[in-house]
Amino acid sequence: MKTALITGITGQDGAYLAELLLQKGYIVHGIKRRSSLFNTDRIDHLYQDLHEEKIRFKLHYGDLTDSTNLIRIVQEVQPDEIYNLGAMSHVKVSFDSPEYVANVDGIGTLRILEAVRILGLEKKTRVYQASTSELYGGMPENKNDKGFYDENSPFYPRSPYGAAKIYGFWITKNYREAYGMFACNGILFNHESPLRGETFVTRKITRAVAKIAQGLQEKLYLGNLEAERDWGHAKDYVEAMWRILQQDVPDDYVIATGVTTKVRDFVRMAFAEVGITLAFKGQGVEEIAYVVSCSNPDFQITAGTEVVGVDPAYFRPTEVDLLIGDPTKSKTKLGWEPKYDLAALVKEMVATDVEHFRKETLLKSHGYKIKNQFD
Ligand code: NDP
Ligand code: GDR
Repeated sequence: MKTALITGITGQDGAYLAELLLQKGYIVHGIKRRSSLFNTDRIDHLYQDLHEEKIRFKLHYGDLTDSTNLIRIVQEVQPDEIYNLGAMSHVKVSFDSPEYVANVDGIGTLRILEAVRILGLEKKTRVYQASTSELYGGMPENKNDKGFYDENSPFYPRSPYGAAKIYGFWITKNYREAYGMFACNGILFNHESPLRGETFVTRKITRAVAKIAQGLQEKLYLGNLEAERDWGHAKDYVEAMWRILQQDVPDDYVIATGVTTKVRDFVRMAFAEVGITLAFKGQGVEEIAYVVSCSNPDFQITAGTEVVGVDPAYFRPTEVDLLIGDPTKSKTKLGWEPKYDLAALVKEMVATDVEHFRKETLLKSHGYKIKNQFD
């Protein structure tokens, strides 16, 4: 029975990965941060009572900024595999907290690798580092001949997040080469799910669609509608993480779908899921989307209603305009293939949020106040 340690287990990917590893028979340990409110919503269904025998799921308090804590946990757990998913993962927020993101996302990766080395576990413990397509920065001249970013494309990060993650990428590669560690980078393109953080653009859109359709929100404000992303499903992507650590030789892999879509088209697809057809007019900060028709009798929304606007507050000081990944290496070497396409992803996300806000509507109709959570 293998033992895994997951940093960032309370996040989107941590939750799906923990579920996958438990299904595969692993003992799963996770690091969670102390917070003033419960922060384990995504993994509560995996909880096992510590008083029972032979539990296979255990959480430890910790933080990627605290090396002594990381060394102690790695010593106690003696993991076969570490998945370093913990990070301040929001690109826009990284412009507000650049030093913090460097500490957690950059030096935090070093702390994990050093913990393994200090404890003499280089030959036992395999390390997966959550690297990102943000490393490429969307520079058009750096795409390969086929028009994609692949494992050989040069990096050009465009945010404090990208700059911190590039350190994480290189220090992982360096520890592999310097100390013979089985340390690998998964260069993952954007992946989403119903568990996606509410302030990333896909989830912000699907939540707003569910609320607008049910009369709980009037309008959705977004930033750059022209940005293009290669969006996959997190469930597929955690499978790739696991496969990366099961190879005979450690290596780095791009995980992507090979299809890119504009934010504007994601908006269009998400509204279409609830039967609302949109039209867009205007340009830049003047752009709006309004309802052309609504075919779903459950939702009372009149033609002509403006439902999407642009707020420059969501623009980034430096933007990554377009990302598209080449998954050839992961398909051939890992045998990895995504099961979801974008249409299936949007369908699942919208359906989950509609159901969630249906419950909120019921509460509202009984006089309960609904929380305001926007970004
Ligand atoms: P989330 O933001 O959903 O989760 C991040 C996790 O990191 C949370 O568990 C969070 O804890 C934890 N964390 C944050 N700060 C610290 C810290 N100082 N010490 C310890 N843990 C911390 O991210 P995702 O699940 O989407 O992504 C997982 C990883 O993959 C991240 O490293 C991200 O940068 C990277 N990545 C993500 C992609 C994506 O599209 N999702 C694409 C490419 C890379 P808490 O719950 O307490 O906030
Ligand atoms: P990204 O994801 O920056 O690619 O990082 P995000 O969903 O935040 O943005 C995607 C694109 O949408 C544009 N956008 C908006 N973004 C947000 N968050 N809010 C808005 O209102 C909005 N309007 C338009 C953005 O400008 C951008 O172009 C994600 C994170 O998961 C990282 O941790 C990960 O490394 C990368 O994906 C790959």
